[in-house]
Amino acid sequence: MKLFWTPASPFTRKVAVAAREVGLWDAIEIAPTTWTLDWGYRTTAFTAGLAEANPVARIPTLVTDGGAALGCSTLACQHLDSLSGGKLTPPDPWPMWSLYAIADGLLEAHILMRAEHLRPEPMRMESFLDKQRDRINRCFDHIEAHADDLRTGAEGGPPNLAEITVGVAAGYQDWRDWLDDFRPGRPKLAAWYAEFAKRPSMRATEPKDTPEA
Ligand SMILES: N[C@@H](CCC(=O)N[C@@H](CS)C(=O)NCC(=O)O)C(=O)O
Repeated sequence: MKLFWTPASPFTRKVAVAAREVGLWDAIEIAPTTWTLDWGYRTTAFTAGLAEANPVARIPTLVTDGGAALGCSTLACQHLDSLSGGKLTPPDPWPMWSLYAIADGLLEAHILMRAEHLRPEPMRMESFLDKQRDRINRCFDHIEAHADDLRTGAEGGPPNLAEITVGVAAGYQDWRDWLDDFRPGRPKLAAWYAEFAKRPSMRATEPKDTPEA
């Protein structure tokens, strides 16, 4: 497998954490990815091979051993789950997917805000940033209300895909200085994340800045 990757992308971190949790990280060739962006976030050049494999030209793009380019973190995680024999999804997966979709939508709000912060400050739209902040707060409130579903380690196996996505979202929120601390008013999530962040898969994938993502 080949993974187009940057160390800043939370969607890519999700895939990297999932791969490490099921022992498949070493089966993946990493393709460090860069873009050339103009001030308005238009992409003017891509890392070789990315746009050819996936014309959407976003990361993560996971190219399977069979040559299929999976240009979406959810599909890439499902592929890893399938290779692991289902270690990342519970037998009744739908409550997990419900929480997953909320944490994933939270990550989308993060990335929309990131794109806005790449513009020169006078060109940023505060109302757009506020809309994303409101969405992020609603999602974290929902996760706090359902924090009893975050059961990482309770059965001794790897975390499920919702837990991985919540952990990555909390980690991104901590990392960017233009995002607020998610902990006030959310003690269960705060306590859960304090433990989750210690996992080797999370420590090995801590985000690092790049100009693009
Ligand atoms: N829904 C997609 C989102 C992927 C995404 O937004 N990737 C960002 C980096 S975190 C990207 O490639 N941005 C570059 C661009 O849009 O040009 C997924 O789950 O993979």
